[in-house]
Amino acid sequence: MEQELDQLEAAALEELTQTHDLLQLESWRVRYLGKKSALTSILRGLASLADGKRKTVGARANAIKTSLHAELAEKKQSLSLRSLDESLENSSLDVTLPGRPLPYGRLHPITQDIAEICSVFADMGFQVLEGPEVERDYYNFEALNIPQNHPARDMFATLWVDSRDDSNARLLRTHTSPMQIRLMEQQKPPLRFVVPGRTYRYEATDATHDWMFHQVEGLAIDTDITLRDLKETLFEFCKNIFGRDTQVRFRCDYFPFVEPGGEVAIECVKCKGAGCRLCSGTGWLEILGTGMVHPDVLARCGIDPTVYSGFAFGMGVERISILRHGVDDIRLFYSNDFRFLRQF
Ligand code: 2NL
Repeated sequence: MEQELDQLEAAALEELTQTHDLLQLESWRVRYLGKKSALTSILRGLASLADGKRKTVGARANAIKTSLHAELAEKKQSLSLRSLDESLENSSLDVTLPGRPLPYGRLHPITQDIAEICSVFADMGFQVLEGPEVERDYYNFEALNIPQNHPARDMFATLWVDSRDDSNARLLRTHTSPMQIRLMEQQKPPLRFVVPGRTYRYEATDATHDWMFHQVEGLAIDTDITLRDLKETLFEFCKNIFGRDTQVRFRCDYFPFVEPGGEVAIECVKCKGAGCRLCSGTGWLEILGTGMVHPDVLARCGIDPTVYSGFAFGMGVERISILRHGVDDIRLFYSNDFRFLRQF
């Protein structure tokens, strides 16, 4: 029986040298180490052998089993490595080639400009806050000195959610001022914040108007705030956004919620003041509306106008983006045309 075992081992080792792939190796394993193999039946038959024989045959058979398992594992590893080498050599896949680049995503140009505008004010100590887009008549109009039937309502063509005759009616905010009213009601001066966000107007669209656009409005309230603070803050803002050499101008204007009211303009970005189509021949481009907050507006929010004063301002973000980047139609911002958006 020992002889049989010797032959078995020799045959197994000889045959293993003839095994060239994993499939052949598996059939080799079944033949020499499987349940029906000669080795397994010898090991199973050990119990029926005489004492002395059982010991020697058992030891030999188990040694062969262990060594064949070790040979199997070694062969398996060398065959796997070889098959990987071969498939790498034979296939046309070059794993050292750089991957295909994915296009970078980016922020929408308006989002980028809002962030930049807000950061200029944040650097001057303003907080940045957002508010709801669906508002009440009171916060959008009444609180800002624009009662029912006031002619100034014509300045803000409104998209109504409820009937406009209801003094509690909801609407899509026509400016972000309502959030500033809420903040003045809730907080005590000194106050300094800007409110960016979407605003809505019931208007036909053309190259310079859209029914949805973005505003950044700002407010600063404290004791001793004067028109001079307003001018200095807003001139500094314009120079940050349009370049330090830009000429800036302040003139009077009317808004019901400020007194006095004004507008800030910069020299035309196209003709540098000479006069062209963009600036309607004036050499100036209006950038924002502003003014000293009307005492009645302060009082309605619980802020004593004999103690406190403040300035406010509002700007259309799309208009600023159009001028900064030389865009000729506001509707391009919301047409989802990648040829346009990719440029920013
Ligand atoms: C414009 C004009 C302006 C304000 C906005 C404001 C807000 C409060 C009180 C007083 Cl809560 N004023 N905001 C003031 C003047 C002008 O915006 O044409 N924006 C595009």
